[in-house]
Amino acid sequence: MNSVLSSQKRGEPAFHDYRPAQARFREDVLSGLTKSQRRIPPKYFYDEKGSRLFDAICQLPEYYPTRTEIQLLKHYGAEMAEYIGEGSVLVEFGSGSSLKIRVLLDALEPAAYLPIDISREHLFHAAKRLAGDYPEVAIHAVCADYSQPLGLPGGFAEKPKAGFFPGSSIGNFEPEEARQFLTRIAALLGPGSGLLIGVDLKKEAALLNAAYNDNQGITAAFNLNLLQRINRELEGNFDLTGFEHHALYNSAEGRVEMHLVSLKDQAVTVNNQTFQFQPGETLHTENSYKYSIEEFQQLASSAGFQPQQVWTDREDLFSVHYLSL
Ligand code: AVJ
Repeated sequence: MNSVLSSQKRGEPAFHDYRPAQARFREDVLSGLTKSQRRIPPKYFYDEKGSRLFDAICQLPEYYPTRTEIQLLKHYGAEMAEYIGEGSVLVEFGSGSSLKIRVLLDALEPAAYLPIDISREHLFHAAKRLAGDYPEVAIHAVCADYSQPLGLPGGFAEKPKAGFFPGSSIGNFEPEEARQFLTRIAALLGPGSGLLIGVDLKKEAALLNAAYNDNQGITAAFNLNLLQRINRELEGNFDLTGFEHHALYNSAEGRVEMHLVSLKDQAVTVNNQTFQFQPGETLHTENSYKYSIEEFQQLASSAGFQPQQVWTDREDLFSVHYLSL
């Protein structure tokens, strides 16, 4: 598992593969399908097709988080870079296509950049492109599930570190899980380090509902792709026309929920196990918690971080926090 697939050269990323075993996917899907409210963790959206669909979501007119966060990074990048400081090791959790980090790299010279992502091929190609464009930055791409305890590849322990966790992916965790995750990240980064984290703000339900129900149906395709992945990788037989995308802001919980709704009474087989779906019954595929600035600062403080600065756009759509340890 702990194999370096390519050694580090200027303009070439090093690659560290700690990708979870396929058995984990199988176990998580089977146990999730057995629950009374069926659920599958959202990290499984990101196979190759899912990662491409997510990139398409980021370009949608309705999906304001990506462009708003990029605007904030562009506008306040120099200030953010001041907080992070030169010569630190930048560790990104869920780096995807590594587009946002480019804005920071234009304002900052880190000692190294460590993108961590679960989507192996997508990460590999993104790291290659980035290494070609930023040959002076040492890039160590780490394929791993950051929601599980993880270590960094060797040689970085002594260096000051800065975490980068954009996109409001923190919202995928339950608040208590988010606190545990941040506590783990604090230990991983170490004293004197900081974390730059993007957090989607609470807002009018109409805007949130539109962001997760785009007109082109890309979010629906992203949601349904999970069933296709299960069919392909876990010997499933989900009928993709028998389920429908459903996303709605649950204001009591402060989260957007995504579900796949069964359109009929149907049996589905996965890994030789059969699951009966009633019409209207849902498979819960994602939570996207939204936080006010104060709520998030409280959460971060309870995990041992000190809120230092927060940047928001004029419409108060999105926030980027700098937290220190
Ligand atoms: C990458 C988890 C932050 O919750 O907004 C986008 C994923 N899901 N549209 C989000 C997503 C549906 C996204 N995160």
